[in-house]
Amino acid sequence: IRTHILGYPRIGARRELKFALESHWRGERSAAELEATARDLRAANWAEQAKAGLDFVTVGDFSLYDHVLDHIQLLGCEPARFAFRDDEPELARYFAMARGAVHCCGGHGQALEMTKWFDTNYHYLVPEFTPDTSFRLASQRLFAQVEEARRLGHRIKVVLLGPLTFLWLGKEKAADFSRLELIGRLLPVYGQILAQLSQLGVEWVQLDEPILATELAPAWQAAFEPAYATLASAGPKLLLASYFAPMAENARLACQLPVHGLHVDGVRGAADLPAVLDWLPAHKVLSVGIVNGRNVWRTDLDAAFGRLRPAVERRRELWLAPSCSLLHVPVSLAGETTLDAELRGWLAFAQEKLDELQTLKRALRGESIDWSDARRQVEARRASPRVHRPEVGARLAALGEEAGWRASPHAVRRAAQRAHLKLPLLPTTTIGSFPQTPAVRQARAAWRRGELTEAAYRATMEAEIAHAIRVQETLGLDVLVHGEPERNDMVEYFAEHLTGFAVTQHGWVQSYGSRCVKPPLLYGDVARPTPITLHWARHAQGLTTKPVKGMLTGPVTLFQWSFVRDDLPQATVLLQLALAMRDEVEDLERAGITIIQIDEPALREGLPLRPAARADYLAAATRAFRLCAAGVADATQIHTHMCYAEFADILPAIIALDADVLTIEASRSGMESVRAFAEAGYPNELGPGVFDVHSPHVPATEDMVRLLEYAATLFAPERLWVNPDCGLKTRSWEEVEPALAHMVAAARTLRARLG
Ligand code: THG
Ligand code: ZN
Repeated sequence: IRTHILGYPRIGARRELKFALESHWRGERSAAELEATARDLRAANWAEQAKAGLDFVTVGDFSLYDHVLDHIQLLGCEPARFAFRDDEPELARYFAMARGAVHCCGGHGQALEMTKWFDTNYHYLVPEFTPDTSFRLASQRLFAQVEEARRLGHRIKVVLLGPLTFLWLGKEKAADFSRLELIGRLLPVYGQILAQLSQLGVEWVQLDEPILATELAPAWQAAFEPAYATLASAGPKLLLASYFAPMAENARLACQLPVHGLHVDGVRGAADLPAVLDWLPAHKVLSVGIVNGRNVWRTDLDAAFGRLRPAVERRRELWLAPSCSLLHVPVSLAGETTLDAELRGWLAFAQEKLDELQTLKRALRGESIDWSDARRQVEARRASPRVHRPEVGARLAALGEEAGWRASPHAVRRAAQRAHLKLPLLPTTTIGSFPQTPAVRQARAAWRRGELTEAAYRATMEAEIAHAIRVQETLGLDVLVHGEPERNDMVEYFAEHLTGFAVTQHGWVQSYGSRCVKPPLLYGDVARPTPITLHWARHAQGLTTKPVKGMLTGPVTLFQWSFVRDDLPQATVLLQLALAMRDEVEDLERAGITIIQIDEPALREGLPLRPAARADYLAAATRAFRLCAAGVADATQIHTHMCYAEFADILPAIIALDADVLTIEASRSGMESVRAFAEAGYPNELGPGVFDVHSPHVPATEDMVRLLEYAATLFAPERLWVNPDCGLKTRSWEEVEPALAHMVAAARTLRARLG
């Protein structure tokens, strides 16, 4: 029995990589200094793995920005559009692809597109492929890291993205072409890489092919056998790794490939295990991902031991690992000084998971080891009164079907809302957040540290809200927002105010590049003891006669962006979240807030990778949203907002949310999503974004007029709204004010034309 991991967090326990990157980008730290930080982080990560007694440390999982981007350079397929000069250093090209051109005329063009890594909250950079794409071994970075680990005396296993997953993750930039056609050109380069690793003395290479956990078109399925037959003789032993969902119909294929071992996700892909035990030839290594790499709870070692027993009996070579890379969990519990001891005892972050592997290995080898302490913690969590609040269960049990439905259909509500709100054609609004200025951040931080009194903090935030309201009135927006100066991350903010949630101090997880999120821990039954946003909403509404939207995060997004409990079905937790937030919705309505936005940007990302699981998820998610929203009168208008995803494949579920108004990201696709909504017969009101909030560029009125004109040809103009793609918290007021002024002007121009 051996132990290994698929990958380790690379951001650092104190986000050292984030700060090094950002200071490098500001020009304050040289490339060499950045590389030195990176080297220290790798050394520390390997030292952790070695210290925990793993049989291999994993090399190749580190990345300065994104591991897919590393492969683009390794495989020599930087898109031609960047037109890099021959003498441009690798690192400069790397960041140009990640972040776009710094100079408008450098010919570098726009950054690579970024998208979700499977069903996680990590985002990767999308390779671009054309029929002309060629590959070559173009970077020595990986080999240098192998030597680095060698010099430190480690036994290593190298990880690479598999060739089919690499192609699959990319995007075709030409018509009538399938990127799968490139496999013949790609494989020789993989062969070269493997041969070079072999020369360096690397015995094992893990090839990640998580697309095996998705439903593959027959051509992709068929490509595996010949591809791996080519790589089988390249040198090192290959461990094929799948994770995130069951391989299901791909499991037999995976078991029969000419590789030396197979890693199976023993948590989300546990259903594959019995078949894999039968099908994987006896001489091959089976790596079981028994420790959950997607969640933070301590492993139930007794249960894990029980599940591993049959494998131990039947396999000659069994390896133990986390289910997937530990990239998706925080680094270490060591830095958490404010978590109470009880909760802390229930947790295992990346570092603690390494020890769990080792404990399991020793027990399975027949050593007598005592994990009664771990057992007590698992049992304590199961029985804790902090987890189980009878009143929450009772409230759910008493719910009738009618609680999930608004009193009237949308047409009736629409008439009531029009009479009440008296908004113009093409009403203008924003998504909710306004610039988080350094002053706002400092005030929030000082208040948290106890250096600013509650009264002084409130006064600062109220002044900021007053400023936001004044700006919006001056700009002539129709539906205002308070701007959310009191919030850090939307999910963390609500988690801090709901029971059943805890937040960490340093539980950062990389989201993309240097950007991290700190997912809250949803450990118990959820309730809302006291109003959360009411004070700020009232204050804002008191400053203006225009409607101010109440701003909430929806149950699905609260779930999706937290580490969630594993002892209740998702549908139940979603309903608990829905009821807690429904209380807030109703309080806002009682306080005279007539428009309430319940954001669900993560609705699409929660969609299971496996089609068989999708209907249940969508039913649970839409029921939760509707339950959250349905307590209000017809005249109260419910908005929702979604971004970060393509919605075309879940339009029926979006329609089923029955929000009165839906705002979506649409400007970068030139309003193409509006067409999809129109074709699906989207029955309610729609606010397609007219400008990209991620760019510092101030959008021109004419461009927005054009987008709106086009949208109005696709979708009934009397049901269209005008708004940016997303919140504006990452922008400055100097950018936001002219952008919104132009947006209001565009709406007025079109109103005049259509009216
Ligand atoms: N919140 C949460 N998850 C998310 C997003 C979010 N997932 C998807 C998407 N948004 C990811 N995008 C971002 C964008 C910016 C940042 C993180 C994720 C970001 N983070 C700060 C940083 O790393 O410096 C930390 C912010 C803080 O101090 O709280 O800027 O919005 N949950
Ligand atoms: Zn958004």
